Amino acid sequence: MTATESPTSPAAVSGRDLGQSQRKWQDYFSFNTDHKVIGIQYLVTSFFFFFIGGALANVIRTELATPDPDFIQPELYNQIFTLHGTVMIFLWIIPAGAAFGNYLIPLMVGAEDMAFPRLNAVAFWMIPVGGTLLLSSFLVGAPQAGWTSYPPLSLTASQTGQMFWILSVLILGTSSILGSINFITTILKMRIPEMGIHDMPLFCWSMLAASVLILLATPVLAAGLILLSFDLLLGTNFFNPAGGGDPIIYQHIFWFYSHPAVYIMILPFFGVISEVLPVHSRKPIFGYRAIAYSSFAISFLGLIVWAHHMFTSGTPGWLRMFFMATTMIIAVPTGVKVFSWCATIWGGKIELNSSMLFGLGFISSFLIGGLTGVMVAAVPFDIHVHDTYFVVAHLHYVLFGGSVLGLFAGFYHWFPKITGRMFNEPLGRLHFALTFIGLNLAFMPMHELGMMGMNRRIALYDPQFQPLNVLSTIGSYIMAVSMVPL
Ligand code: HEM
Ligand SMILES: [Cu+2]
Repeated sequence: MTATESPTSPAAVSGRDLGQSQRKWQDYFSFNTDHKVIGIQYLVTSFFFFFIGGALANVIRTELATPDPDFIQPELYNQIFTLHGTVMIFLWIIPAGAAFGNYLIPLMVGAEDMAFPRLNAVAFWMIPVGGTLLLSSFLVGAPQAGWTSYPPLSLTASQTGQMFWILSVLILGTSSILGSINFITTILKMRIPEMGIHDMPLFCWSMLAASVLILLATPVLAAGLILLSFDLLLGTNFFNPAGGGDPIIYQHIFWFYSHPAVYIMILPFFGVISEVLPVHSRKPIFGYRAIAYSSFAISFLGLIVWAHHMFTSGTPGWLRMFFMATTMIIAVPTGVKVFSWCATIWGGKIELNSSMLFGLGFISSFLIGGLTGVMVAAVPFDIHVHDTYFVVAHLHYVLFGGSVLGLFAGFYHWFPKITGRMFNEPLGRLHFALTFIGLNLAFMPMHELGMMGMNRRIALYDPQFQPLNVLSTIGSYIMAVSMVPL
């Protein structure tokens, strides 16, 4: 760090921006505490992992183009879908949300920087550390138990790799806890005095709601993973049924974090969409308070629905009814947002630029993911499609059709402001067209495959499933090609 970039330099103290041109490339590889540098560090790092996660996805899809495990062996297949899921969640979507938060929140609330700039830099640097550790598990035999790492499988398959997985998720989880403390403090305490909580941009509301969830839920996952590592390393039997432990407890702990995690992954992009749509339809946002408060309704409800992932785990009937009802109620605050977004663009002067196209793509595909979510919330339906490709279709419509499209809407929206350069609009639109076609081609057939009974997490399948799998694989190749115009 040189004198000009130090946090106590005149430019930093006065809150004036150094400007992109005055920053050197070395700043991005150093322990820099400037929130804009950190925002870009997060964004570039998460894109790096997106390309890795996407490459792994294409290996999965190539294997599934034929019914036999001829491209890769089943063991490697297990490792690849485990790392694909883990990379996409912990190294792409969650850090990408933090990227927007870091860059935008201080600017939006009028703060010089984040509340704790050094902590912010620590939180960022844990991402490359955790990511490297996770990927290096390939050298020792990568974990095979899926991104959920359920025992007893996680205690028996690829134990060293599983330990790498646990450590890396602990590091990434700690990073996100540290980040959330910074977001909450900055939003609540660093706003310019004139800005009341109801004057904040909606992106700040959604980051606040997501950060509260991170703070409440992530430590619980950490506790569960530490117990799992005791079972692995020390021979304890918290979750090991062979020694009298209870693997169902692990599922409760895991989903107590990981259901809220889906909101941790989508709320920031709800915020992005609420910023992007009004600008490109030249109308003020419809229902500011409804959108703001519904984020908190989603956060609260998100904490009491976790066992909808455990309808087939022997959960008693009355408890399943509770989790079914609470899950379905989440459709209400979510619907409030979708209706408000539609009302915002209704009758507006819509510009179909790259950002807006991704925004409209977000609304339509997130809607599909939300509706299939209500379907799998229904116990009788879920029992039928649990662990099938229907669930894989559902989760990708939410995570890809929702979070990722929302992310790109924000990416194109703020790219000129962040870099000081304009991107090539036609290429941006081509990126959207390829993504949107590829996305639907890859994931729509998976609904049908799931209903037909094709299991997830398998490298070989019944030949009757092949035609739809070929379509899906072509879709995933189209998405790979969409990276070229990007
Ligand atoms: C190029 C786009 C993508 C393709 C083609 C793709 C494909 C797949 C496929 C086929 C599976 C199922 C593997 C199996 O069960 O055997 C899968 C699992 C999964 N994917 Fe993706 N995916 C993509 C992008 C994403 C993104 C962007 C995310 C998250 C942000 C994501 C998160 C997950 C998760 C969490 C799983 C579950 C892993 C597990 O079962 O442990 N994927 N993906
Ligand atoms: Cu859930």
